[in-house]
Amino acid sequence: MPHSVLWSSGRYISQTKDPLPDLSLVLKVQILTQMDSGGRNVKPWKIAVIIVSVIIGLALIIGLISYFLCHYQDRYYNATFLITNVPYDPQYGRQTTEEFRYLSQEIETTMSKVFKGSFLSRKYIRSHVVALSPDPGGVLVSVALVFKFASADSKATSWSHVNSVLRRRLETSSTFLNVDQSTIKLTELNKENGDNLINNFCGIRKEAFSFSGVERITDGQRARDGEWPWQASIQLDGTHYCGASVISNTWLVTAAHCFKAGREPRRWTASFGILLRPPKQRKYVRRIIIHEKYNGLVPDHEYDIALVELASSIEFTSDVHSVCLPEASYILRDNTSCFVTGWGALRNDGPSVNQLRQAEVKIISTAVCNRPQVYAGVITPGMLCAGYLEGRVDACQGDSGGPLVKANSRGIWYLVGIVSWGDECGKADKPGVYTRVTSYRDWIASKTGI
Ligand code: 4AZ
Repeated sequence: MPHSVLWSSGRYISQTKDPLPDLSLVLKVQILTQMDSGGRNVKPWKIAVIIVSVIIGLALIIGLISYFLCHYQDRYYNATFLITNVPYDPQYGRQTTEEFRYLSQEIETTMSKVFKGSFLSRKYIRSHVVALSPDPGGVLVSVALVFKFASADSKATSWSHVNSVLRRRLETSSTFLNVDQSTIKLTELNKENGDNLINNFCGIRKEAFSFSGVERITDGQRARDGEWPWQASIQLDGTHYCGASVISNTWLVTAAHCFKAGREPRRWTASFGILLRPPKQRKYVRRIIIHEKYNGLVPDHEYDIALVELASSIEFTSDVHSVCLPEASYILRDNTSCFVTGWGALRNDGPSVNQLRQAEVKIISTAVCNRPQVYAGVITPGMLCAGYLEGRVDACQGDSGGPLVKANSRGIWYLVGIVSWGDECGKADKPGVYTRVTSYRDWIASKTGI
C-alpha cells in the first residue's frame, strides 16, 4: 500500500493503512492515482463526480447488456412450399371452407411439431396458413410464422436458424403431408408487414387466453386487452347503447332493434377496445342498414340484424380487428361451447359497465328452446338459443347487438350469433336468444360484399 494523503477535518494527515476501506477497488485505484500523481488533495465534489459517473457508467453497461439479452421482439417469416400428395380442391380458394380449415390445421400442426421439437421451441409462437394455391404438382402453401427472438440475435442468424430447422424437419414431421424439399422458401417480413398480415386475418387473437369457469357476463370474468378484438360499442349521442362486431375495417354487424331509439347515422358513433372510457379508437357512422323485413313489433324478434358502415376505416391492430363470418352452410351443433361478450347490465335492468365482460354459454337446440316451459314455439330458424336451462349465465340489456362467437379447431373465431332478446336475464328456462348469423350470411354479403 503506497503512502497516501487524505483530507481530514481541514488538515492533511499522513497514514500508511488503507485509507479507503469502504470503496470499491476501481474507485480506490482512480482516487489514489489522482492523489498520488498530483501530490495534492482531491476535492470531495470531485470524488462525488467520479463516483456518480462510475455508477452511471455501470448502470448503462448493465442496462445495455440486459436489454440485448432479455428484450424480445416478434419476428415474422413467410414460408412457401409445395405439397405433392394432395390434389388441389377449388374449396381451398376460400378460407372459411371446411376443406381449407382441415388442410390448414394439418399444416399448422406440422409447423408446430417442426419447431417445438427443435432448439427453437421456446422462440416459436405460432403459424398461420395464409393461402393454399393451385399448382400442377399439388398444392402450393404459404404460411406466416411468428417467433420471439432476443434483440441480441441478429436477423441473419435468426433467419438461418428458422430456415435450417424448417428444411431439416419438415419432411420428417408430418405423417400425412408430402413436402417437396426443393420448393421450400423462407423470407423475413418486416414488423409492419408481419403485423398487417396477422391482424388482417379475421378471428385471430394475439395470444391464447385461458378461461376458467362459466360465469354470468355480469359478475363474471372481465375481458383482457386483445381478447375479443372484434367487439365494438355503438353509442347514441355519446352513450353506450348496444354491442356490435367488426366484420371489416368499415363494417360492423349488430341487432336491428338497437335502432328503435334512432336511425340517423350522425347521432351514432362506434368505439373499439375493452374500455368504453377511454376507447382505443372511435369512429363516426356513415350509414345504417336495417334488415328490410325487420318490423320492430314486440314480440316479433325476427330479422333482428343490421349493418353499420363507418365514416372512416378502423386501423387494424392486435387489439382491434375483425371476426370471421361462417359460411351459410355451417352447422352449429347443440351443446357447442361459445362466448358472449358485452358491456351490458350485470342484472336485469341494471346499468352498463366500463370494462368488457365475457361469459361461456352452450348452444341449446331449437327443439328444447321451443318447449312449452321455455319459449313455447316462438324460436324461428333465424334464431338460436344459448345459455343454460338452469339460468344464471346470460347476456343482458346493453349486450344486444354484440357477438356470440365460437373458435374452430385452428383457434380461429367465428361470429355465430348476435345478442337479440330473452325473458329478462339469467332466469331458469329463459336462455338468451340470438340472431342466427348463418341464416343472414348471404344478406350480409349482398349488402357489404364481405
Ligand atoms: C335486451 O333487452 C336483452 N337475456 C338482451 C339480452 C337478453 C335479454 C334482454 C338475454 O337487450
